[in-house]
Amino acid sequence: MPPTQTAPARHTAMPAAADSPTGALERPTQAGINAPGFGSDVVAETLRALQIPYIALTPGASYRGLHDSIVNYLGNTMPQMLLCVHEEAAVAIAHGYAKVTGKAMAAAVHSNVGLQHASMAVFNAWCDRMPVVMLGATGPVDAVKRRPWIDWIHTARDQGALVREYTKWDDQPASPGAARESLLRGTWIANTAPQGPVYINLDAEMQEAKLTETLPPLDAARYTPPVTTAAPADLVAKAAAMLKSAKQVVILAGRASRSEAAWNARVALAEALNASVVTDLKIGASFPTDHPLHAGAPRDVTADTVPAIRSADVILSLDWVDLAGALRAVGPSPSAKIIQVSLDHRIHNGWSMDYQALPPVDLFLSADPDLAVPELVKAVGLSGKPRLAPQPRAQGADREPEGFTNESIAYALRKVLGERPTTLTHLPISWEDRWWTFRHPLDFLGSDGGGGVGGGPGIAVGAALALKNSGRLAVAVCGDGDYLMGVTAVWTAVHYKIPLLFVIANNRSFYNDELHQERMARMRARPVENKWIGQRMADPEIDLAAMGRAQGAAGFGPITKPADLIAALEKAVAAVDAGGVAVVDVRVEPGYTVNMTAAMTRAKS
Ligand SMILES: Cc1ncc(C[n+]2csc(CCOP(=O)(O)OP(=O)(O)O)c2C)c(N)n1
Ligand SMILES: [Mg+2]
Repeated sequence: MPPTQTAPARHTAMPAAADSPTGALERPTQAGINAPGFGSDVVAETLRALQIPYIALTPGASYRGLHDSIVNYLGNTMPQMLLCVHEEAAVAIAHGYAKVTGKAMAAAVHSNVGLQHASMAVFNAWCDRMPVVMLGATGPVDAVKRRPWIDWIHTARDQGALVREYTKWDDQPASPGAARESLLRGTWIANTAPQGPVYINLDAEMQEAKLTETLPPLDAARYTPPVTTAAPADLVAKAAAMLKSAKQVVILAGRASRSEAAWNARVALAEALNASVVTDLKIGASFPTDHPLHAGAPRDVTADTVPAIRSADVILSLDWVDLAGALRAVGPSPSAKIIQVSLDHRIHNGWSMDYQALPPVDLFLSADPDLAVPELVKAVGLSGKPRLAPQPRAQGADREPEGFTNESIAYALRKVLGERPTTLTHLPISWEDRWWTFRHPLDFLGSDGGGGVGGGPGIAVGAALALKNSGRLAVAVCGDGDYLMGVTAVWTAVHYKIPLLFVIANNRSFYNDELHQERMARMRARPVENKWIGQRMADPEIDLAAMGRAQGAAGFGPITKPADLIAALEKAVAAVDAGGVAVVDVRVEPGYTVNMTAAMTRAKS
């Protein structure tokens, strides 16, 4: 994958269904034999011209025209429909797909109500800076064409307002020609850094009306030109001079693409500068965590991140998600100089504060870090020293953990998977950096972005779709709350034969909020022992494996003791290797790690 956004290639021929990992499924009869005749045929054709491979959707009458065009005009290929049981899953799947590929696929949601269901997933994708082309519908906008009642409740003025504050752009085109342009523009904007979701709302009447004119042929590439996001050469030279003259550099390796070349460039830069590198579990893997220069993640108890940052005289942030927050928490030397490389300011708006606090910066490179880093390597000069060998895992890290916690899950997964190429598509809230080694940009895809619980399962399914046939095993470790809120994404994975292992860290609780209740009780001198009330999902405990089985997955558990976990995971992995989806319900003890608890209770209030 290239580190920059390239425009989708020009569409040349009707893609063969068999070329796609899911292409043999849901083949329509006698499809693709009609000439384009309706507004929605133009929309469908444009999706194909943009080479959008999939459209995850939950159906609805507002876009019945487009639905028909994808099935009967395009033959359900490029894009192929991925049916979802909930709109939140549809958008989360597109989000997860983008986390692997760096490119937008489409999602379609019905009128105002489908968009309302989808909105949290849109917010997650927005905060995660991941591209999604979301199609919706409304109307007929022309009131005299509406059916009584239903068309009226499902028509809203300015429907895009529901998600405008956390999408990069939205539109409601009034004709097929305008819809075509809207799709070109929207896909281009979504895929251009900083990436994000866009929303295009299609009038039902426009979709269903007969075409009155034939549109000229479309060359999508000319309307989606690559956007240069490289750093200006003079600023690269300035940054290189600051870095070279520093005594100790710290690199905060933040948001990054899944490109191996960009990964290698970060390693080369760190080695050339002998810089300590800090990573972040909020975003996908950005640096090998067994590299001698890796100082750890801020939450990691064994890490040396705080002393590393405090002793640095130059801090290089490569689009760190919360630079000001990190600096405030750690308190670097007041004389330390800060270089920020980021494009994020381009999409900050007045509604969402996900831009975080304003960081002090001595040199700002408004650039894609993946493009700036290779230039910095050139300007600094390669270290000339032999590559540093990976560090062995911290002593004792492979000892079986005590109790039955999320660490037990990490330990058992390591035992079962060994050196097998694995992608952690999702992790639960309480997870320590040192439990898993990342050696490749696809080893870990980061969090849900917006802290919207319930995003995990859908994101994992979309990621697993993109990883199908890659030789990598897709593994999602989800909290029980996260799994329960997004559980219907399992069906989509099973139905479309997307291999995926779900391991549920089932503490039978929205435990994060137990910690908050504990905090309130302590602050107010009230009984801490009541913290579980309104949080625990017990009596009855929910059978999460059965919820997987009910949707066609292989279900394992409840696993109640460490001794049974490895055997269950082995069976689950075998089910995934056979092309299936497996769900392992692991009944871990309620409780968070010491670091996680400390991170959550740090504020003084
Ligand atoms: C949509 C949504 N609802 C509620 C919350 C508040 N919240 C944050 S973490 C959390 C608990 C999640 O439970 P689970 O996934 O089981 O993780 P655990 O805390 O138990 O490890 C909740 C309810 C949220 N972030 N998002
Ligand atoms: Mg839980």
